[in-house]
Parts: sequence; structure tokens; C-alpha cells
Amino acid sequence: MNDNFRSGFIAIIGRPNVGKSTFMNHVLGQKIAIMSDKPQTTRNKIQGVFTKENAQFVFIDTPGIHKPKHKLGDFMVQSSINTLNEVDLVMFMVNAKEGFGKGDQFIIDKLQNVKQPIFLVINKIDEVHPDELLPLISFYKEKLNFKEIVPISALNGNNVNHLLEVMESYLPEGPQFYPEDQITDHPERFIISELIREKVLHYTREEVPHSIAVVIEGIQSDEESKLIDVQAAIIVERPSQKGIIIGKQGKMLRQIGTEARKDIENLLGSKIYLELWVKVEKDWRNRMHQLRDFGYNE
Ligand code: GDP
Ligand code: MG
Ligand code: K
Repeated sequence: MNDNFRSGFIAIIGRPNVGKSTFMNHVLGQKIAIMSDKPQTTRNKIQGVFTKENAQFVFIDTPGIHKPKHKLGDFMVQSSINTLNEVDLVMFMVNAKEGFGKGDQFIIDKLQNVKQPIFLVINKIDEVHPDELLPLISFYKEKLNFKEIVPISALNGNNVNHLLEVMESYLPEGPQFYPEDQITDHPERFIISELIREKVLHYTREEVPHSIAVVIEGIQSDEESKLIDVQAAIIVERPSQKGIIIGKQGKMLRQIGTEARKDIENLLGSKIYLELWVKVEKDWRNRMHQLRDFGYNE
């Protein structure tokens, strides 16, 4: 046994769309956290586990800290902040291309009280000229006492290995928490629901807001036919949204189903039969007592 093994929990925070999920996926090499060009796609925490010879990194992709607009927002912010007090390292990701915004300041204000080491990761460096990087680093140095500032491109992997090496040196000596081949501790049903949600958001564009949820109502696998049967409900707030998702003669829902099924089949490595339908649940975001049913069980 190796007695210099390091292990720890790393929270990834940052404004929506800075590239947190892309980073996770690059490190883990599989589509686990859901990527999208729309903000707030990732609402639950996803633990991705990366194991190398002498270390294990347990990443927590937080739902994002931002000024809440409704009760669900409050819940999400609080959940993210609580996470920061339980981890060994905080990775705050910003976008090299977009300027510093109120959203970043909000997060930095929250970080003032965090005792754990905080890394600033400047992502999307493939989108800026190298000369722009140094002024950016000086700017952020003034904002908070970051332990390290590391520029990367999560998309093409530039400098990601360096970041992992620096992170490793900050992890405490500790045990291997998870088996080597484990990359997520989330049940498949959560990942399936996120893959479906991603397709809904993608195909409906701006017409359907993030106020949708996908609930997996059942999964049965048939040993003989090697087919997995999944029943899922897409929850919307208004009948008009239901109409958009179903589309003309059900065309939109069929397209969402087909695309989601392909991703789920890739993930699980078996044939899927996906039954999808749409339900209207008025104002569900503000009904806290329902949150548990939708998987927000913090
Ligand atoms: P999250 O909301 O922070 O999880 O952000 P995502 O990982 O979903 O990324 C949002 C968008 O930014 C996606 O379209 C990504 O492809 C894109 N993106 C992420 N990282 C990079 C990067 O390093 N370079 C570029 N050019 N785009 C990136
Ligand atoms: Mg994300
Ligand atoms: K996103």
C-alpha cells in the first residue's frame, strides 16, 4: 500500500456557463455533468471521482451561487455555500473572455468567509489573446487572496493536467474513498433525467424556461431482451409550455425522446425504450414541500 496517497473533495463554483461541466467532463472523460449553452443546466450536485496513481479527486459540481430570484434560487445558493464548508479545496471558475460581472462579485463576497484554500481558474483561454491574460490575473489578485491562479481551456484541455497537479499538492493525505473505476456516485436515474432535460432545453430554445424538471417515474430492465424501459415525465408550469414541448402532432416530443434515448443508450451501453410525457404542475418552483419529490433532498 502507498502511504502517501492524497484524497479530497473539491467544489467547483462559478457563474453559469463558465465551463464547470465541461471541465468535469474533460477530467472524467465521460458525459456526466450536462453541458449546454444555457445557464443553470446543472441544478444538483454531481460528484465526479478522478483517481490516479497517488491521488483521488472527488469533484462536486455545485448548482452555482448567484442572486436568487425565487425560493428555489435561495435553496440552490444555500446548498452551494454549505458545500464550500465541507470540502478540502474550492475551485472558482471564471470566463477569460467575458468581463468581470456582478455575478462574479456576488460569489467573491460569499468566498470572503470561506477558510479552505480557493483556486481561481480562468477558463476559455482559447478565446483570448495571450497578452490579455496577465492583466486579468493582476485584476483577480486584488479581488481575493487566491491560493493559486491557473488559466486553462476546459474545452481543449490546455493546462488542465497542470491544474490537477497543483491541486493534488493541496489535497490532504487520505484514503481512496471510491473504487478506481467509479466516476460518479449518482444513481443512473439522475443522469437520465438530466440528459432528457438537456434535450428539452436544447430543442425548445428560449420558449421554455429553466422552470422545467424531469422526473424518472420508473426503470425496468428485461434480462432476456436486454432492453431497459424508462418512463419519464417532463414537468412544466404552464399549459402553453406543455404545448411547445409536445409540438405539432407530437413532433417536438418525439425528437426530444429520440435524441435523449441515444445519449442514454451511450451512457448505459444498452438499448432503451423511453416513454416520455409532459405534466403541468403550476408554480412548482415556489412550492418547497414539493422539492423533495423533484430530488432536491438536501
Ligand atoms: P457550466 O454552466 O459552468 O457548467 O458551463 P458548461 O460546461 O455547460 O459550458 C458552457 C459553454 O461554454 C458550453 O457551450 C461549452 O462548450 C463552452 N465552454 C466550456 N469551456 C470552454 C473553453 O475552455 N473554451 C471555449 N471556447 N468554450 C468553452
Ligand atoms: Mg454545468
Ligand atoms: K450550463
